[in-house]
Amino acid sequence: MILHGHPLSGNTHKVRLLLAALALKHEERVVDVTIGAHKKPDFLALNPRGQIPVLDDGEARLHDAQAILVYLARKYDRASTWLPNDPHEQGRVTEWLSLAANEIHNGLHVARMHFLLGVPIALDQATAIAQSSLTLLDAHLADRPFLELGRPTLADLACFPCVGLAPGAKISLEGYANVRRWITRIQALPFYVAMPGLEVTR
Ligand SMILES: N[C@@H](CCC(=O)N[C@@H](CS)C(=O)NCC(=O)O)C(=O)O
Repeated sequence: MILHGHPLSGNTHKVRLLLAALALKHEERVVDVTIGAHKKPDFLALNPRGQIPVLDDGEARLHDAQAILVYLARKYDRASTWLPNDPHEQGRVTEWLSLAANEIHNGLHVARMHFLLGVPIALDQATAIAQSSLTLLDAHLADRPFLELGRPTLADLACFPCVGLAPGAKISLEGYANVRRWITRIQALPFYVAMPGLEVTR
């Protein structure tokens, strides 16, 4: 299995965490987004959208972190711990994959890309979207340890990296105590692997 990504990419980290949780051996290939390697023909042949991550698993090639998470969970998580089979539970987990790909992406992620890579964006708008996602997450996490089902699921893996990387988007997590506790809880999971900006600090 080959994960095409980058050490500083939150979307790559979502996949890296599930690969670690499922103890799936893989090779990581760095696509250097800092020099535009993701827009070069070689990489566009892997993903016409010109985005990381991309996963190659034998005959299967997939892009988009959420799609890759679903694929890996369905294929390799025989106990369906990460993506439950029950239709209602699966729908609830998927709601968070959608938040990750929409509001969290358009707020926290794009703001961080602006500061990291100089990507031009409407910063005020991205910051407002980021704050509203954090407010929603903080309220939801007030009385539960993880986003759904009382245990870590794809919902947490999809949302966690870009939320934990908020300081890189120049957005403080100071006012979001429940979110900060959730980040610590995820980082305490036995399979947790760190990335720059998401090191375990305790
Ligand atoms: N919907 C995609 C978004 C992936 C994404 O935005 N990846 C970033 C790096 S973390 C990227 O490749 N950005 C370059 C671009 O969008 O041009 C996913 O969830 O994987």
